[in-house]
Amino acid sequence: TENSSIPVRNVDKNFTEGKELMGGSSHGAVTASDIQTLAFPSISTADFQFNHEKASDIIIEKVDEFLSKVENVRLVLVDLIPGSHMLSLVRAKAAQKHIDSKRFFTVAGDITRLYTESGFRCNVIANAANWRLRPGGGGVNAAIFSAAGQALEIATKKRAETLSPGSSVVVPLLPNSPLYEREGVTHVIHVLGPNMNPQRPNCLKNDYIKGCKILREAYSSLFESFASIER
Ligand code: AR6
Repeated sequence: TENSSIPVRNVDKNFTEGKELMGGSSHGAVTASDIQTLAFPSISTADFQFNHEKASDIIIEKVDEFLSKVENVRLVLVDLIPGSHMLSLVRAKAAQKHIDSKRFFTVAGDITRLYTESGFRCNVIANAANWRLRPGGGGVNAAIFSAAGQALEIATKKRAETLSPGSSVVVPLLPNSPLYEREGVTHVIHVLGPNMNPQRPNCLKNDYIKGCKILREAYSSLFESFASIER
C-alpha cells in the first residue's frame, strides 16, 4: 500500500508525540518551540530531471549525517505530488537505514501550507531555486515566491543576485509576510541543485559523477544554512 495517499491532514503521530516528549523531558529546558524544523522539497528531481534512485540515496545519506551531528532539529521532506515516487523511495530507504522517525518525516502536501493544511510547524522552508533567484518558472519555486509575496523577491535580492549549483542562501521573512503570519515560516533557504534538463541553464548532460557531487553539496549547504539560523 502507498503511504503517501494518506490525506495531508493526518499528521504523523511521531511529529506531535515528539513535541510532548521533548516538552515533558527531564532535561526541562527543551520545549517543542525550541526544535528548529526545516521542510525541504526534493531538489532537482522534477524540472531538473535528476534520477530519483540516485537522489533518494543522497537525501538519506545527507539527512543521516546531519541528524547525527546536530541536536534539537527536525527535517521534513515534502512533495506536492500525491503518490510521489520520491517520497516512497525515501521512506523505504529511511526505514532500511533506521533513520530516527521522530526527527525525519516525509509529508505529501504543499510546502507553503504545511501548518494550515497538516498541522506541521516548520519554521524554515527550502526552495529548489533557479540560478537567477527569480520568481515564477513553475514548481516549488513559483509556489514559494507567490505564497511569500513580493517582499521575498526584494529580501532575496538584498542577500544575493545569483546562486551557483550546489549552494544556498538564507532569506529572513518579515513578520507581515503571509508565509510568516499564516504558516509560521521565519526563513526561506534558496538552494540550487544540479540540472539534467537540456532546456535549462547549466545542463550536466547526464554526467552523474558531477551531478551527484553537486547534489551532495546542495544538501550540505542547505543543512548548514539551516543550522546557522539564529533563533
Ligand atoms: N510543495 C511541495 N513540493 C513541491 C511543490 C509544492 N508547492 N511544487 C513542486 N514540488 P521542482 P527542480 C516538488 O521542479 O527539479 C523551477 O522552475 C516537486 O514535485 O520545483 O529542482 C526553478 O525555477 C519535486 O519533488 O525543482 C528551477 O528553474 C520538487 O518539489 C527549476 O524548477 C522539486 O521540483 C528547479 O527544478
